[in-house]
Amino acid sequence: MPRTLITSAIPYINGIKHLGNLVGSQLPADLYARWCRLRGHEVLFLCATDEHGTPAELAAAKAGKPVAEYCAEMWAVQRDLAEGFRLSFDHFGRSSSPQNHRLTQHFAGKLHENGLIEERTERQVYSHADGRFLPDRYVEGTCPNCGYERARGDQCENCTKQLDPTDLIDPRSAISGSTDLEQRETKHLYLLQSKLRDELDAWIDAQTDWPILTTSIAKKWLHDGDGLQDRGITRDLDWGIPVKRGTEDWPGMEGKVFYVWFDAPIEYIACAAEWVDAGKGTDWERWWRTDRGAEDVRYVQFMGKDNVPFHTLGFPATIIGSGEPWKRVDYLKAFNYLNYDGGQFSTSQGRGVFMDQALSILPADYWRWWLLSHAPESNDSEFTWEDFQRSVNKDLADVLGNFASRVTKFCRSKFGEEVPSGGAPGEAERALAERIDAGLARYAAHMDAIEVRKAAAELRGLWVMGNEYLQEAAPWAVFKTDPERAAMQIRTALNLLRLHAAISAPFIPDACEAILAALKLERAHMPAGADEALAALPPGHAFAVPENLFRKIEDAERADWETRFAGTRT
Ligand code: B3M
Ligand code: ZN
Repeated sequence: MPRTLITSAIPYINGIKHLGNLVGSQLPADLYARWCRLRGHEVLFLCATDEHGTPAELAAAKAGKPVAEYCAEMWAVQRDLAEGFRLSFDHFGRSSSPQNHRLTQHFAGKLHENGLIEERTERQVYSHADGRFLPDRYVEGTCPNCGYERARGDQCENCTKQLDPTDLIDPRSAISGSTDLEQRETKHLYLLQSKLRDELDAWIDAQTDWPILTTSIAKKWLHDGDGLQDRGITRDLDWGIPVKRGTEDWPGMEGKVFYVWFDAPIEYIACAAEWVDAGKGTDWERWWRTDRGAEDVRYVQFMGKDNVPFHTLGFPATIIGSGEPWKRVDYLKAFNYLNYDGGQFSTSQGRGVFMDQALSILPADYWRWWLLSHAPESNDSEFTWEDFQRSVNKDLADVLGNFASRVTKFCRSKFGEEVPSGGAPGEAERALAERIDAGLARYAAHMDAIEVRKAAAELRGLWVMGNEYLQEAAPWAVFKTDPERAAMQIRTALNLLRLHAAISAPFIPDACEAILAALKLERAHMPAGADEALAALPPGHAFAVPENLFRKIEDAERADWETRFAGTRT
């Protein structure tokens, strides 16, 4: 049985994520996890909250709560929203877990033993107005690379260049806006990534099947300018993982914590340990240590493009540098950005639709379908209410929903609530089976390749085949002269509906569950082909007409939402 380890970039703890965040990592990761399970893989699908760093500290201060308490609360909020969107994590962990503390300190110790850590005294930005050192991302200014005026001191979100705060032109405090900044001396640990450059370079070169979006970003940071820079992995903050080497104190590093981007990817591993400690699994090392069975595992990561440098260079440097046999990523799927109605989604500005708001107006499947079928893969894509309405009404209500309702209602009225027997399939059914086989093969190929939009288009094509078949076969007309044949046609259509429920579940799990419940089935497997699929429900099998699977979005509602979500969230 193939084994697949899947991780989604772990969302920052501060605040509820917007739909752009969701479609850039957690949602497509869920799609793929569900697909792999459907294909019979053994899957471990992990996500967590990313809890350290200044954003968490500031958000807690704003909420008037101790940071640990704030994080515990927000973790529960994010877990509930993930459940609301039916994200099927095997475990939703926390980067602040004891498991991650231990493992992060362990990696630091190994890197130190291997001569890959250096102490450096450096000058860091201190803000008089704020009374504290400013972490990189809390220094804002103009990007020296592209001229973007709101670049952060760790990275420019416009051109993705990794930066140091001192690189910025006209720096200011992002907390207070103050330009009364000073450089002060402080001691930090540096990970000597530059010593691992050749190994990283060779490893990236070997990833010939990775998307260009991924490898080009990695290559750029390996070769542009001075090449791969050594990275500071500690910070002058209170909240975080205390700097230790293994279980020992680190002289001179008292009161400092690891940089959030050092410990966050290590949480991918720690999360598996949390999964076991929570009693949900056994033997996490079987997924993560190549000396304990993980060489058979295929490991796939999902993330937005701004996270790619940390996953192609930073985290692999930690793993390689440890000298231990940890699993490395086999395939990295990165996404562009989803925009919102003529601008950007923005957490800081509260612009767009956030996960809690989305679920308060429509069930998860509506959002999952739109987001996945418009995933920003080759380009950025844009959410508009008009397109959302059109896509929901057409694809979900008119195509799939309508097919389900037509076939079950017609059968009930003419043959009762059981799959009718009727005669043997004819020419039209053979042609349908051929079309299904071809469509299924294309769908499976796109899903295997994690081509999300293409897979959605093929799936929709398979739904359309249902309505087209009914239209052509016209059982309501045939019934008048040849009820046996009409019965066979309806049996075929009911089986096609069952097939839809089986293969659409990665996209719209709730609707598929409702169809299966109506068909009185507990589950439906991925069929080997159309012949098997169209004969799955035997004559006499009882069913019920499903409740209206999808409702249409009215123009008035759309207009209302458009205005409601036009401004910024307060
Ligand atoms: N929390 C950034 C983000 O949510 C960061 C990802 C960490 S993945 C190890 O986009
Ligand atoms: Zn830039």
